Amino acid sequence: MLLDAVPDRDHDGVGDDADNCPDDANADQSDVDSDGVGDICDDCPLVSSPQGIDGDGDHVGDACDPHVSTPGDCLVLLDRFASVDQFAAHWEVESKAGTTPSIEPYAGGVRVTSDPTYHRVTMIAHDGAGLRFDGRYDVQMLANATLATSAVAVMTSFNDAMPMFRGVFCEVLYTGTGLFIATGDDNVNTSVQVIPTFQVGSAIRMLYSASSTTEMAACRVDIGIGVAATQIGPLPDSAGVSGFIVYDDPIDAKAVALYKPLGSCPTPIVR
Ligand SMILES: [Ca+2]
Ligand SMILES: [Ca+2]
Ligand SMILES: [Ca+2]
Repeated sequence: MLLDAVPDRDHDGVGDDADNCPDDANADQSDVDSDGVGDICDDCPLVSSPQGIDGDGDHVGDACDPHVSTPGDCLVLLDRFASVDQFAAHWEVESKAGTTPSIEPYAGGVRVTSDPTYHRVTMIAHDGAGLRFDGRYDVQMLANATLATSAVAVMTSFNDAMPMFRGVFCEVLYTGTGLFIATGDDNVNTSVQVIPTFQVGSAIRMLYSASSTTEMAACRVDIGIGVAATQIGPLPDSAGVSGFIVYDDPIDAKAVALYKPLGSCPTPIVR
């Protein structure tokens, strides 16, 4: 007799009962925030949060919506570092001439370590067809870091001329006595919060939103002891490119998401 086929309506080889995205083909079942909803159908793929809590109805869940009450945000890039072979096409590395930072992509992440003689590495997202994501995006990053001496930052704008710390940013810096979280613009901190109880080696997750001239920008950091949030006022609009910066201490970036604020939405690149 014939066995009943297990229903699999998206034909990805994972039966509907067990499929974390039953309507979207995702044979890999990747779920980087481990909330039970697969990345490609998760309305907030980097933050473990209930699906469908979306006050402005723009399909970006409140927990990660850069503009919670204004519809129009959309995901343009979700990078899980799935392909080591494609890493060089997906990310541009900038550092000081003559230095050699260590960039070690692996399936599911990239380990970034700055050169011992120069403490800064800039990682700029590309679309895979040779173009940077020009303009201003909201950057969200899931990363593991063992901050002991230095910092990691998420940026929405870089100075193209040199790997300088410029643009609007969220910075997380371990000072030796506490964790320093700052937001600002062009290397000027406009809001600072210090968490004295930071435990060296804690995983950090950074969510950074700064994209509109009319809404507050926010830097949110989950360091395993709760969410620290710091808010800054409206920022001047700025052109630039998006990605992240790593300082002395190595970090493992596990996933990066770029959101396009308040405009037309292209089909997102998911890789
Ligand atoms: Ca599926
Ligand atoms: Ca998920
Ligand atoms: Ca929303």
